[in-house]
Amino acid sequence: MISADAFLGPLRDRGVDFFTGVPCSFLTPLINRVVGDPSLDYVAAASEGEAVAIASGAWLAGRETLVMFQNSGLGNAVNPLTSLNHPFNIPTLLVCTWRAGPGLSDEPQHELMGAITPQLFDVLRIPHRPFPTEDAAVAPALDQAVAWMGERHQPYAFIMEKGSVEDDGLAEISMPAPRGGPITDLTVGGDRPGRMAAMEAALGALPGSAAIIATTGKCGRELFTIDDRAQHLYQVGSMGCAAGMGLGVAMNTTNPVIVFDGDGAALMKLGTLATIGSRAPDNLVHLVLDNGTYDSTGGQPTTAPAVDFARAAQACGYAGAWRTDDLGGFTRCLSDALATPGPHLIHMKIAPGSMSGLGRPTVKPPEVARRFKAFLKPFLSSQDA
Ligand SMILES: Cc1ncc(C[n+]2csc(CCOP(=O)(O)OP(=O)(O)O)c2C)c(N)n1
Repeated sequence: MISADAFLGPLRDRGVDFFTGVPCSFLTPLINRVVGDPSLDYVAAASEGEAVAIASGAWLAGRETLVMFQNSGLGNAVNPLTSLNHPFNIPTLLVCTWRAGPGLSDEPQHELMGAITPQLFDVLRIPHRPFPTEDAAVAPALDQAVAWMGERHQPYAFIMEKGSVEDDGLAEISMPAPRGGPITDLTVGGDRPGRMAAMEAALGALPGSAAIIATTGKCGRELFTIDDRAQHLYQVGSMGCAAGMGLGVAMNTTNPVIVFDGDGAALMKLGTLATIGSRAPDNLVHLVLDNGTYDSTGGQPTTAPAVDFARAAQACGYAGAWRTDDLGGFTRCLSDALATPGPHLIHMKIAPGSMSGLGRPTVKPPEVARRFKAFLKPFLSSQDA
């Protein structure tokens, strides 16, 4: 058994000071220590996959990251680990607890995952080793992990057994009360523009300093087709993770960070609204381009027609939210959102459909990530990051 500080000190010496995750009782001493240290960032994520997305955004904005979760949550993280970190070459440390680990009789819901946890990391091609339980083992373990991430630009996992870290009491944790701002309705009710027209209008209204993260599917493909720039990040996979990544970026930068989300993708990780509301980065603008369908996969209906995204954002603590359905209203919302402290959400109703023969980004994901990271450099909140 080691103290939390015996792990966190050497971790910080290696530059890792951005933490996110979802708790497990095995992680309690570590999370509480991180939460109680104002010099460290801990983002309480709504799901493990969201945590991976937030950490990826933070990495793009110059931070070195650690994501903690229970092995039950490894399943929730598989999608972004395979379709975000892997294709984009985005590293992070993972600490995954091992419920139903060796010699541990545990609850029925942990049995199967406990039996396959290391193998699941093998299948994911994520190298792993036991979480160090002796002081002298911490530095070599971290050196090995950091060396792997430096060479391969991929995640590295520590698997933590029960009782690895001493419990030294609960830290004082205070969550800000949601401050949900006003909703402005600019709905007109006429013919709606398509996604591409909405994105073109947005690009015309955004300053050159804006970083843009586009959700998976035709959204990113259309953005690439309209214009391919260093400040665009096309999420080719990790559906639902654009807003989480946007949060990770916005927390660490001063420029406007714009998320082009889809209704289906936003619904897939609706909990991210709460995480964004609680962290409240004032430079984040979340655009939900709502065509009421999974347009990219053939136009199947989503449940969005029953959802009021502006009210959801307000309830989660966004500083402002708008509803609109025409280009004039959309650009007005956007300039209001950019002129006042966020986070803001704009629920833009659009028509389904896309141009025929739509291409795909020809710039490969690792390059997209690295030029995006370079673009952010002048805007980092901490200039030494
Ligand atoms: C986790 C996951 N599930 C399903 C898919 C398949 N998929 C790709 S794009 C897409 C539709 C996204 O819908 P929406 O966010 O509403 O955007 P739209 O296509 O309408 O612009 C789906 C279901 C995926 N890539 N990842």
